[in-house]
Amino acid sequence: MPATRERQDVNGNAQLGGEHHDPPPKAGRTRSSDNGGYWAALALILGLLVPVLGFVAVWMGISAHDARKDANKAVAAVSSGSAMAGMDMSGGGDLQSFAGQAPSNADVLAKKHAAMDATLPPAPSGPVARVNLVLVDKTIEIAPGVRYSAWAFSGGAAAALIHVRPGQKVELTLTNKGVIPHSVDFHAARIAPNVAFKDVQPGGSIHYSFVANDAGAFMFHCGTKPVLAHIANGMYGAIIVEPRKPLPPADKNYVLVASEWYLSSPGFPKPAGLNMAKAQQQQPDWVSWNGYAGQYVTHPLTADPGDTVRFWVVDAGPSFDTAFHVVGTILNRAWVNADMTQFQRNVQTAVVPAGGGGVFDVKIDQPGLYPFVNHSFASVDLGQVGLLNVGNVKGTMSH
Ligand SMILES: [Cu+2]
Repeated sequence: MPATRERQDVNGNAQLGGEHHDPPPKAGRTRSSDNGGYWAALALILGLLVPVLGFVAVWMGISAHDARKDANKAVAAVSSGSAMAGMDMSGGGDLQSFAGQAPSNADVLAKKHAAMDATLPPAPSGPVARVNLVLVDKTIEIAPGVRYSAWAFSGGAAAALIHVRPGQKVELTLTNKGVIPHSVDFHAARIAPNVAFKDVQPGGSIHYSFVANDAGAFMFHCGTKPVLAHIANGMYGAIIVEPRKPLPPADKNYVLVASEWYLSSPGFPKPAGLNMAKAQQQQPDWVSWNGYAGQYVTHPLTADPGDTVRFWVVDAGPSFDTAFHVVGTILNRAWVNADMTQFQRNVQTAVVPAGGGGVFDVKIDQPGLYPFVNHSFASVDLGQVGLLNVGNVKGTMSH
């Protein structure tokens, strides 16, 4: 963020600074040939303009400098943990990677860990869907034996899955039991964000409602500044809104939320916190489906041969896109960008952008273990891989 901001400021200044070096307008040059007094007048005007522009340039420079200072201060506050009581946010500019580091008994711990249920829960009946999010500061496990001091909606990261019917009124309540302000931004809502998504102070709560008229797989997340830190700390989830016109039937519906983790320490024996510098540089230590690296490798999702399996995929980021791919098959239907009005057929890989969604059907006849991955393979290396076990076959993937 600050890097972008700086570039904009630099560009702004460069343009402004360049103005008084520009040649006079073409029309002026033409006129000057038959009017000797013109240049004198122009010189006088320019003489007056240069100090004015100079002053503006200096003022802009100071504003840009202040903006940068503010941005850097915000980042420093996050990195040092001074504004984030209870969080270990050490690490500042240290980009040491803890990728793949786990306790020696990681395999045992992975098997013991209860995988998040990826099954799409049923939508409530009736005209209203009530959603209560209670934000708590909580230590969670994000990879085998790797613990993280998260900010968690409803106790998890990702948050508990939300499923609503088309046209239902979503009555949302967020209660902040954390120690700093938080908020919640629902991508499925068309609503004034300055009102609905505003910060909730610790101990407070906010209520708003919207009608789920847009179908798709949507992200929701904390929108409190710096948003990068709030999402990186676990404040995200998925809300699924089915279209009014029913989709082709599916035998299984699974929801997958992609996200990255940026650690201040290995996460064992002490829980890790956020390393903001790594988040800014997009150098995660772990990348996960539903908040825990590799959980569906040890606890595969299941289907029978011939089943239509529907994946509702949301990419929470905060920064990586997901190139969704199922090894050993082709996406029969791909509602790209979760545009539920149309689907593409027979797609090998479909991009789900950070902050976006996608819905994908596969129909696999041959029993086996079919990995679902982010085909941007750095993410697989960091844990964004799971298995679909078709036909209850034994064993695991050798690769
Ligand atoms: Cu937050």
